[in-house]
Amino acid sequence: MRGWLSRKTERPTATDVGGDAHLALAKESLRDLLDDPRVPPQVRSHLAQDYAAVRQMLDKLEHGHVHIAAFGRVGVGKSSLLNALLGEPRFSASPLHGETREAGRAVWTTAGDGGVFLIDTPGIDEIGGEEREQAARDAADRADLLIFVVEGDMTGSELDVLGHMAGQGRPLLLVLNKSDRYSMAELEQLRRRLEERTRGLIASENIIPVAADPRAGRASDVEGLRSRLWSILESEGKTLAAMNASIFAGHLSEAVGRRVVEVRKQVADRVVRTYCVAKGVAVAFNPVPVADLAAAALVDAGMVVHLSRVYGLPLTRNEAGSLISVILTQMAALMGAVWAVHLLSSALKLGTGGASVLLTAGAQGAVAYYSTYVVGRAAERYFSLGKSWGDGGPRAVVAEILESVDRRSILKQAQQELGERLRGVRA
Ligand SMILES: Nc1nc2c(ncn2[C@@H]2O[C@H](COP(=O)(O)OP(=O)(O)OP(=O)(O)O)[C@@H](O)[C@H]2O)c(=O)[nH]1
Ligand SMILES: [Mg+2]
Repeated sequence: MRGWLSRKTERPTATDVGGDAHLALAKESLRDLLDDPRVPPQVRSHLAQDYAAVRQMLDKLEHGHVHIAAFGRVGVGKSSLLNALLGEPRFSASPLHGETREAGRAVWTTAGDGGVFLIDTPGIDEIGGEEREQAARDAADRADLLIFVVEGDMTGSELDVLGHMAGQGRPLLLVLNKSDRYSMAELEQLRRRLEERTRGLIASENIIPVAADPRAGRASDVEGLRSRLWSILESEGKTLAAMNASIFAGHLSEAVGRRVVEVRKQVADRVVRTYCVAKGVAVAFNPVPVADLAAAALVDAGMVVHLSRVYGLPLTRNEAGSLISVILTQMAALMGAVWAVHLLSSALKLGTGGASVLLTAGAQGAVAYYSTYVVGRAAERYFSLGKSWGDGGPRAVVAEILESVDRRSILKQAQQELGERLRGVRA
């Protein structure tokens, strides 16, 4: 027998090769996720948990482990069921609802050579148990084979959860526990009812009645489930883990991708703001003639280099300088060559919110702040499009930014922020 459980394979068959190819592919995609050099360190630290999850998954694959998780409503007998499979009380079971509080696992020694794990999860409908429910879902998401446990006809919310699980492409068994509470006739009826409700979601041979911990001193009966699990493991063990890893990697890289975008945006916004203030303060202390503001903006190269790293598309200082000239040229074209003078006069009209001695310096600083802000926003856009200005070119991007930022409120914000710092320094 080509046994994955017994690992007595003499020469690989077509299925085994398929399994290995799957496995290699899954490992590769997880490793790619982990090693992607485009993800900057700040983003990595924000996503530490997701990365830890991928590492665990890769570890599991490398060891050839298969995870089987029991999942279901509180008190249906998930822990009792796994204990019955294990042949010993490894998980705590109790008539009190909500006994299992976090996911736990145990090696199923009678199956295979130590690579099969049974995962117990908390009940999913405990009132106020959102955290436990999340823990259950996380565990189920990482499992290769799911056992959905019920103790009678299914409720609407059980069906919803089952539907969600069934849509994920992993093998799913529906186990009707506590069968000792029903007569043969009732059991047959219940089975038909479950078949009807889950038609299209679960094959009828995967609906299995058991009695994990029957009353009145009777012995547990989980043989039907045990033999079904063994036959799935034997025929598909290797592919199961690989397939699930691929699904997992796919979901995760999407999630990582989305979060990378979010986190980058946050980090980039902070970077721009920090440089705006730094630049504004520097100019306020060392006022330059307004005509030189554009030249002084070359100092913004530091910001652009920093931003380019946040987006994982590093630029040299020279390249950053050219990017800034492109932006400033568009700004001048759109606002008029004397844009800095216009801005300065608007800043002066705003006043400095009380620090009248600092009027001119503060206003110049605010103009510097504003120009750095626009340069930063435009550079962010350029990087977020993967070092491109998009179809409309730099003109369209800069025009949109100039339109979308409220000049007056940025100048005001600049004066406030700079005012605080200048007062702090001079007091
Ligand atoms: N009659 C009967 N009772 C059972 C059976 N299996 C489990 N029980 C009982 O059901 C109760 C709950 O069992 P658990 O295994 O703790 O249930 P659980 O799903 O793990 O519960 P939570 O961890 O709280 O979500 C216990 O009192 C068990 O003895 C069974 O086959 N028949
Ligand atoms: Mg439990």
